[in-house]
Order: sequence, then C-alpha cells, then structure tokens
Amino acid sequence: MTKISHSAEWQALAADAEALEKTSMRALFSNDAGRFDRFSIEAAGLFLDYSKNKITDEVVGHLIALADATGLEDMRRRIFAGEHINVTEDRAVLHAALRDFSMRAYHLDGENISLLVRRELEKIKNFTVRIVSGADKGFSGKALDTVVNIGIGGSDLGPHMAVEALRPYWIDGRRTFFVSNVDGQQLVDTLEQIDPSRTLFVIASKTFTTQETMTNAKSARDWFLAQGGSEGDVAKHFVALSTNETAVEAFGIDKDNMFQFWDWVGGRYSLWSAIGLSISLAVGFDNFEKLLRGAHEMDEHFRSAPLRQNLPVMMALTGIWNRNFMGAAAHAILPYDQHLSHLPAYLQQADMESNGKGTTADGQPVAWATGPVIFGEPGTNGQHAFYQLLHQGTDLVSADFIAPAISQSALGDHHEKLLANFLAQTEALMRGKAIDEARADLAAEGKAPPDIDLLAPHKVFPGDRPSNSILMEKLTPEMLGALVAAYEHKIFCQGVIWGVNSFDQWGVELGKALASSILPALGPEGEEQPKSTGHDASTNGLLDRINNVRHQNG
Ligand code: G6Q
Repeated sequence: MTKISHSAEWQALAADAEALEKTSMRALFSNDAGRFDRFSIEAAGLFLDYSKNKITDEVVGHLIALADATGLEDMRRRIFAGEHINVTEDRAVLHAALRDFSMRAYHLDGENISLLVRRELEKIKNFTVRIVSGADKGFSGKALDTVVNIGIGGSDLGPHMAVEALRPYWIDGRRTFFVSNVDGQQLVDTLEQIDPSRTLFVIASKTFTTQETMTNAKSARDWFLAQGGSEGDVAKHFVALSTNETAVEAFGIDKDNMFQFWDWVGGRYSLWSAIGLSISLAVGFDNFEKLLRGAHEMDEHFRSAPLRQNLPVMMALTGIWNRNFMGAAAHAILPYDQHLSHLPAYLQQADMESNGKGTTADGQPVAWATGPVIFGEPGTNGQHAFYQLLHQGTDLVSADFIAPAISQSALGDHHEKLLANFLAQTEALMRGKAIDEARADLAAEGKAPPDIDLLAPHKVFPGDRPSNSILMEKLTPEMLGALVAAYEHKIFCQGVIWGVNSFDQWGVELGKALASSILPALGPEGEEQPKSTGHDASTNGLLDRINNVRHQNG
C-alpha cells in the first residue's frame, strides 16, 4: 500500500498549507461573503459551522480527494455491512445496528442480529418499567430508587456522560451513582450515601473480567450482605450487563438478571446497548429510545450524504487538515452547556483510544501524525483556566465549540451571557489582534507612549486559531444521540484516512500486565515485604518505599 503521505492528494494539501501561510482567516472572511454558507452543514438537528478553519474551496476539494484516495466511501459501506473491519480482533463494528429503527435487518456471519437487538431492547424496556414503577422491590419491600453503575472505561464513560447530559429528564426521586475506579475511596464514598434496601447495583462489564469492576462489584456485594441483604436477595439487587454469561453466573448473578450485548459492540461504542441500562433507569425508556433515535438519524445522514455535504465527514476532514497540515497536536472539546460537563472525558476515550495509534491496520509504522490529544471543559469555566494557551500559546490547538440555542433551565439572562461568550471566543480565536490594533486600544485607554510600548506586545493575539461551532436547538435526548453519533463517525473517518484500526486498544495492555506482576509484591499494610529486585531501579525503589511506609504505619 502506498504511504498516504506520499500520495498526490497529501502533497496537494501540503502545498495548500504552504500557500496559505501568509493569508489570515480574517482575510479569507473579508474576501468571501459566502464563506459561512459554503462551509456549514445541517444534519439530524445539528448545525456545523466549519468556516473558522483556515480552509479554502481548494483545500476542501483536496481533503475530499484524500478521503477518496483512502477509500473512505468503501470503508463506510463495509462498516455498515458488518465486515470484520476490526482486523486485529477479527470483529465487525456494528454499534449502528443497536439504534437502527428502520426496517433494515443486519446480518452478521449468517445471523439476523437485528432480532437480538430488539429482544434486548424489549428486556431493557420491561425492566425499566418494573423498577421505575416500583413493581420490583428490594429486600425490605421498598422501591429500588437508587442505581449504582459499577463499570469502567466504555462501561462507565458513556452512560455517565449521558445521564449527566440528560439531567432535565431525570425521573423524580431517582438517584444514579457511577463507580469506576479501583481506588476503594470512590466506592466507600458512594456507599455512604445510599440505602442498601433501595439500591440496584448494575455491574457493567463486557468481559466480566476487568480487575477494577470485579473488585468493586465484589466489595459492593460484601457490603450489601453486611448491611442486611441475604444471599437470596442478591438477585433482586444486582444485575449484570455483559457479553460473558459464564462469568456473570460464576459471580453469582442469575442469567435472568443479565442484559446481553455482543462482541461486535466495542466498549467505547456501547452506550447504545445494554450498557445504557443506567441511562434508561435514570430518564425512562422512552427518553433512552429517543437518544437512540437521534443517533440513528445521524447514522442515516452519514451513510447516505455525499462526502462534501456530510457533517461527520467534514468534522473529520477539518480535523485532518488541522492535525496534519496546520500542526495542531491537541483538540479541545468546549461545550457551552454545563450538562455536557462529562462530554470531554467521554470523547477523550472515544477519540484517543480509537486513533491514538502508531501502527497502520496492516501493521506498518505510520509516517504521519494520528489522533490529537483531546481535552476540554465546559465554557465558560475553561475560559478562566486554559484558554490563555489557546489564544496566545506557542502550540496550535483546534477546538469544537458546542452550544444549544435554548437552555433547558432558563434563568434571567444567563443563557444570553453564555452564548455571547461562546461566540466571542470563536471570533477572538479566528481574528486575533494585531500589534497596531493593540497599540490603538491602549492609546484609546489613555496610556502614555512608554506604557504602550511595554504592554502592546502582550496584547497581541496571533489569531488563525481554528474552531468548529456545533449548534443545536436544545440539549434533548435526540440531540445528544445525534451529537455523539456524529463524533463516532468523525473518529471512524479519521481512522480510515490515517490507515489505523480505530476499534482495537492494544495500548492499554502493557500497563495492565505489569500491574498484575507488581500486585503480589505489595503486601497488606503492617506486613514487612522483601526488597524488590524484579523491576528497573525506579520501580523497585518506589515499591520499597511504599512497602516501608505501609509496614511502619500499618
Ligand atoms: C473500550 C475499551 C475499554 C473497556 C474497559 C472496560 O473500548 O475496550 O475502555 O470498555 O476496559 O471493559 P469491560 O467492559 O470488559 O469491563
């Protein structure tokens, strides 16, 4: 396979970047009245304005040519067709089938998986109704109004983000907690706040072997038994979301209390599956279904719209432009909606675990930059924290600004102020401020010439900092579904262009294996341990130090 960075399309983009070096985005806007209309797309209720990227029609044409050269349309067909595009794990990637409400049937290796999906959704629906209505009760006859979701990574971040995002849809009186960390403090802090007789523990683990989740699940069950629950009550208070029936039963959860999903659902793409049970329990099944329907609408757009009019594709291509040709090593997710506070963490996993790779799907080292560092915070908080670097730092950082035009909780002029900040930031990043403008501002403030000389350099903003703006009417379940699906497809498209397999995660294995080998060397508190020799000097030294402190203070 020709290296993509040697292709004519890549070279054309590199030449575009060079040719644009002396042109500012400001100039691109002032010379082109149609820029906003041409560089924006509406789909599934989302509006994407990508005009504040340093692109021209020529650049967009070359980006589309690059997508064509990498076979993006064919890969799009193959993912929806259930081909095993996750080559290193020999799996299909069919999370879109989990939310497909059309009459389309998905067949995988000869099996109609749409029937499995419908059966499991029906089970989630019936269970949600029984729990929410109080028909299913806990061991003391009280309704189960509290859910503790125990899971990590893909079995935590998606449902956690969605439950938080859909706060205005929470069913009155219901409480949801998420426990992910093997640090026992998180579980202890959670257990302090709940009543065992009213709590449903949802053990979410695709493999049902993950150290953190199994440790937390076991401690939660021990606590439950110590708090008055009996072995026989475990069935009422513990359910499992998994693909591994044997391990679920071995843990002591009856398979009737297990909600299934399948190996063609990647962990970080699983919130649409049984892993979404905690969402359904928090906001009701109807709202969970609306979330799925919103995602489906985005899927329909993504699979049918031509690349140039395709919202996730253009998110991906502007990202490629910024990463590979403008040199942005980081990408900020900046939601101007407090309820999307967990979106940056969610997308951190979705993007960085998918595309943070240095080997192509066919096993060659990549010779180009792949996934950027993803980070973010809700606006306006981030403005008072790290935006300084976005505006004046020495590294280029691209950004997605996300905002609903209407707030779910109107309060005075809060939302107008929030939106004004969102718009101002994207404009400031794009326009910047030249030295003569900085000097003129200072003069208008009445500063003396020596002070103007001193301060003006600090008040210069280089501008040309790229951003996308993603607007929606309101953060409803449908809009959240569409937004998340758009990001999933964006990540997929970028993976195709970079030539990596976006659906494995071998990079998490080495640390896991080493942790297992280190664990036996850490004895219980108060116990003396032999001197460590099995690791490098730093790791041995740290281990000995920890063991000494634990021995002396235990
Ligand atoms: C996601 C990853 C990873 C996974 C967790 C939890 O794509 O595979 O984040 O979700 O490691 O795994 P289990 O669900 O198997 O416990």
